[in-house]
Amino acid sequence: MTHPISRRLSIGLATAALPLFGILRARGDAPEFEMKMGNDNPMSHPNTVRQLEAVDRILRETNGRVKISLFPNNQLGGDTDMLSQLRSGALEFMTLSGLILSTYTPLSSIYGIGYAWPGYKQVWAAMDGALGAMIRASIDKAGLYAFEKIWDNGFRQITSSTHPIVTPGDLRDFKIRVPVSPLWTSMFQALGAAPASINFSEVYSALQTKIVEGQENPLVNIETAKLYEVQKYVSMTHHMWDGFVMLGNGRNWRGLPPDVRATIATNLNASAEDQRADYANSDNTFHTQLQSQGMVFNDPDPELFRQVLVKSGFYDKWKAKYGADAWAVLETYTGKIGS
Ligand code: X2X
Repeated sequence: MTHPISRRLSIGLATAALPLFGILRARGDAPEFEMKMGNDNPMSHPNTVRQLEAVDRILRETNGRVKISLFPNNQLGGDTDMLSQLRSGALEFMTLSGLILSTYTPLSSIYGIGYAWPGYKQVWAAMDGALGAMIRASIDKAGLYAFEKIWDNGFRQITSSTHPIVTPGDLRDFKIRVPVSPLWTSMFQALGAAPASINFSEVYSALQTKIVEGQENPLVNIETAKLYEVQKYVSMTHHMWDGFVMLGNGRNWRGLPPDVRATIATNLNASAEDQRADYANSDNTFHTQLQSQGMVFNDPDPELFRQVLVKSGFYDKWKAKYGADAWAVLETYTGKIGS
């Protein structure tokens, strides 16, 4: 037990030192704020690389006052586990697909509607514009904090161990892993497949043990998670676009001093821009690389798949769920969807 006098002494010293805090921080001082960040991406993935750079800069720019430790590759659990930790405050930051987050904030999946986007130009105009603002507001309302710049999770392609997906008929009863999200399940059901909701942390083993035949992801995820070891075919369906929302636990975020919040936000938003640049035009490189690793590519006609979604009532159903107003904001950027 500390002697009462020495305890008083140390309290006195701490109080006396307080006004100088931040000015006289010595190298090796314990950080004032220690926080954790989680993601579902391997070490070599642009998310991990850019998030490590961001937390490094944050540590340096705050002179060691703010230390965020990154736990990549589902080290803290799968996405749905990390989301629970984020909500409870056990985890301070994570990147998560808005589609997975939609189990909690329904509007955050709206950008993932199948075949909505002509290309990246429209995606970033929307996500940095009114559509992104609307989604972030719904996340804030639910008690989480969404950083302004969303990170890219690419246009998605279907892989398979059994047969290439050339026409919608090839998806009939196809056992495909989809992330844990009602929109993903609904879309692949509408396409006639048999989707199974599985966290990314379990995808490799689910494919390896043939619990599912296929999965869908952008090429960068197929490469960095080594899915080429357990999949043969890549069908370039470009069926939807996804992004990672950089999320913070709301209570923790609001409790941080404004200068700390500003440094964290500036750096995370800047690294999101760097990560977007990593993705831009990376498909060509990964196409070549995956081919050399034994994968066989084909280019299906997207219109055939889109027509199935139209006929199945997929677009009408989701327009009704999000509401006409939110749908109109989406269509401001994408043009008319679903006819
Ligand atoms: O789970 C996936 O497939 C991934 C990595 O793309 C997402 O985080 C949505």
